[in-house]
Amino acid sequence: MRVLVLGGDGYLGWPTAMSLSAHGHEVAVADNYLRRQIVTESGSDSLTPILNLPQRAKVWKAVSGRTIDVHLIDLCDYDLVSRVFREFQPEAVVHYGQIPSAPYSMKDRRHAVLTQMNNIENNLNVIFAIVENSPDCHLVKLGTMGEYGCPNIDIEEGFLEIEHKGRTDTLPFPKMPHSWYHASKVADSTNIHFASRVYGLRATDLNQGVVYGVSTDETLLDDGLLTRFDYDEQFGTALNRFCLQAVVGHPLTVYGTGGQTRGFLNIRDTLACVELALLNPADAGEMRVYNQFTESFSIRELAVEVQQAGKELGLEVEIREIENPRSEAQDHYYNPTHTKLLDLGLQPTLLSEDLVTATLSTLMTYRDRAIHDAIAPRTTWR
Ligand code: USQ
Repeated sequence: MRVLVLGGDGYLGWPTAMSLSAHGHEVAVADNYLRRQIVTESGSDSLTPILNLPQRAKVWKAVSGRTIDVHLIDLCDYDLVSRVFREFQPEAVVHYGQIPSAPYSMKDRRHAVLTQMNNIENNLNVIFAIVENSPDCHLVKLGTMGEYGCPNIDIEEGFLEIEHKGRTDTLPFPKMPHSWYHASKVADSTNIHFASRVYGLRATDLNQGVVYGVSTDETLLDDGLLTRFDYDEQFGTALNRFCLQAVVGHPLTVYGTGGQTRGFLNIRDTLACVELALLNPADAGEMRVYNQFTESFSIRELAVEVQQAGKELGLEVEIREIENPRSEAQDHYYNPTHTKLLDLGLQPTLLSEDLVTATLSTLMTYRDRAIHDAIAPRTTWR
C-alpha cells in the first residue's frame, strides 16, 4: 500500500513510517519540524539525540534497503500539500502532523489560537487534498481519548445510540475536551465526519490514549533511527515523564491526588493499531472511530509502578503530590469501551511485561542530556 505519513518526524510518525516500510508498504513522510522548533523555544529538547529527516531516511535505506520519501512541507500550505498528494497518489494517509500538547495550548491566548489554527487548518487541507487529488484515499487520523473528557457514563467508541422523547438515533458520542488542544481534535472529528457524509471521504479516527515507551523493533536497529523522547512539562506525557524523572533523580510529579485515570498504550501498539486501521479501511462515506489504548491506570498507580521498577535498577525514586496545575477531575468514573482494535487482531503489549524497566534502562543511556529546568510544571489551566 502507498502510505503518506504526515508528521513523519515526530515521536510516533517516524517509528510508524519505518514500521510500515519494514512491512513492505511504500512510504512517504511529510513534516515541517514545527515540533522540534516549539520544543526548543520552550527551553527543552528531545532526550534522545535525533537526526533530521533526510539523514534518518538515509540511515533507514542503509539498514533496511528500503526507501522513505521525505517532503519538508507545512501542512497549512495547501499548494504544497496538494502537490504531494498529486505526485505520490497515496492509497492511505496517516495524519499525526499536529501540535499535540494540552499544556502548550493552555499557556495563553496566542498558544490556544496557534494550536487550533494549525491543527484545524491543516486537517481541512488534508481532507481537501484527498477529495481533489486521490478521492479513494483512506484517511487515518490521530484523534485523542481526551476528546470525550471524563463523563460519568461508559464512553463508547465514537458513537452512542440515544433514545430521546420516544425517538432513537446513533449520534457522535458527546465531547467534553480537557484543553484547547483536545478541543482542536473535537473540531477535526466533526469536520472529518462532515466530509465523509458530504464528499464520501473514507476515514478512521483513532482516539488514542497516552502513549509511553521509546523503543520499537526498527528504532533498535541503529542509533540513527531513534525516535524523539520528550519529558518537559509541555510535551512530555505522564508515564514517559515519570520514567525520565526516575532516572535523573527528580521526584515524580503527581498532579494533585493522582486519582486521574486515563487509557495508556505502548508505542509499539500505536504502530500495530495504525497498521490494523490501514489494512481494514473504512468504506467510502464512512467514518470509523476506534478508542486506541490497551490499559487504564490512575496516575498514582503509574508513579508506584515506576518507583518499584526504579528500585530494581538501584534508583531511589520519590513520589511527590504537587498542586494540580490543570482543571480536571481527580476522582472520577472512567470506563471507555475499546474492543474494535482487539476485534481486528491487536495483541496488546502490557505494562506488566517489564516495560517500565526497559524504558528506564534506555533512558539511563541518555540521562546526561536532560534539561532539569524543563521538568517542573509551570503552565496552569487558570
Ligand atoms: N500528569 C501528572 N503529572 C505529570 C504529567 C501529567 O499527574 O507530570 C497527569 C495530568 O494531570 C493528566 C494525566 O496525567 O491527568 C495525563 O496527562 P498527560 O500530559 O500525560 O496527557 P494529556 O495532556 O492528556 O495529553 C497526552 C498527549 C496528547 C494525547 C493525550 C491522550 O500529549 O497528544 O492526545 O495524551 S489522552 O490523555 O487520552 O487524551
